[in-house]
Amino acid sequence: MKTKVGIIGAGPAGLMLSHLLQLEGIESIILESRSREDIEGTIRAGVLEQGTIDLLNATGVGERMMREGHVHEGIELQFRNKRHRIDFKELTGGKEIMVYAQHEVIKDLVAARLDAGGQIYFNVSDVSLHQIETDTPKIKFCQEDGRELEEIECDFIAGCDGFHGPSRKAIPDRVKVEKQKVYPFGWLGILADAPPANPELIYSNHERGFALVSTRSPEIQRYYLQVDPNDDIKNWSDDRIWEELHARVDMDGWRLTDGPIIQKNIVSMRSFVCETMRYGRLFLAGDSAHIVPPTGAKGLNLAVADIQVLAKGITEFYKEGKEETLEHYSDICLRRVWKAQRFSNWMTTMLHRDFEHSSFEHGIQLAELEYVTSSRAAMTSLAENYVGLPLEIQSNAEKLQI
Ligand code: RFL
Ligand code: PHB
Repeated sequence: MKTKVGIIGAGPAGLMLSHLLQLEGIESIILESRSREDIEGTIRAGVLEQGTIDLLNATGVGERMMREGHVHEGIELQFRNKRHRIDFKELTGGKEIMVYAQHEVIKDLVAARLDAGGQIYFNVSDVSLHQIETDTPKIKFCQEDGRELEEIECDFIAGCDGFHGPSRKAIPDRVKVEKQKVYPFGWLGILADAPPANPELIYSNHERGFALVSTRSPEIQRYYLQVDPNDDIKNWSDDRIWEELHARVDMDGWRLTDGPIIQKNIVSMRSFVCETMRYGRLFLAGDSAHIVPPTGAKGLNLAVADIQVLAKGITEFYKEGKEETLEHYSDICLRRVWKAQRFSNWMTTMLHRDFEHSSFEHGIQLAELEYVTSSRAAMTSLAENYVGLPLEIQSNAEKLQI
């Protein structure tokens, strides 16, 4: 097989890249190790930044999101039994966020790719990368039911295969540096069959640990509890989950409505950056290159930002014979990645209860919350990061017009 861009992974990054390239008339093939049903049913992110909303709309895949998603103009921070609203729209000159589940974005992108005749191979195995230092890199893989290795020869490989995929591992250790922080927190996430609790998301800092009130639809709600990352979901009966949620978010005169829990799991939290995001003709994008703790709702949005830079670089390569954006791909993306790391780390540290912390450190944490909910400057800083910083797609050289 031959194509221009071989894409490993049909998550938001891989699908969006294939979609943007097709709009420019550039052919690609996506290889995905899981089934279509599996990727379309995996519960993950919920919040889309303004820039992600705009991109989905501008490229013709935003229609269902606009119909079924929920626009939010702010969030609430809760601590010391009080709620404080951060008004994104007013603080950022009109920007908003959209609550629309990641697997719904996946469904919309898969449908758009298949309708446009795009090639996605699901259920593949044994994916490996070869000759990435050359102009003709290759991907080897086994098709579903196939025993023989097949080969795709391409001009570029996009490593969009998430944190555990083979792409990052294909970059030699001597050229990459991996930086990470593992948090002593996990998130127990549930989907509940219940009416919405609140018109906006509530991030609650509580003595017993952090809790987050989010939503999915008028019938389904999404809630999270800070738990020990090594805890087992079997230790959490539905009754225990509700009891803990009530303890951490209920207030005088306001009570979360219970309902049947239809899904529950625990995920651990880390911050991770791989420097470099490019090696030869291999480009990493999304979770394969970086992970953020979910408290800032940035992971999917960062993946989409990487892809816009990569799609621009590849398009310039074919249409104008320019390689500048591709050459600077890693630097351009990492500038945004580190800002998102800073924000996600800050939100996580401010909102979670670290049981190893001294009473002094806890005092500082509460003072941080008092400050961020009382100073317009601090609120604006939170708001502009949450709705998404502007996408800086130019390399330093382009900015200086070299
Ligand atoms: P993905 O989504 O992990 O997709 C990678 C795809 O690659 C496939 N793959 C392979 N395919 C072929 N061969 C192999 N050897 C392969 N190995 C892996 C996988 O099957 C998969 O389909 O990465 P991508 O595209 O970079 O997207 C990143 C996002 O999924 C992730 O950052 C977000 O889910 C993070 N996140 C959030 N991000 C937001 O922007 N807003 C949020 O509100 C938000 N909330 C969250 C989150 C992540 C969470 N969890 C589960 C960690 C909430 C949670 C609880
Ligand atoms: C979600 O709805 O899944 C969600 C919302 C906000 C976050 C993380 C996840 O910060």
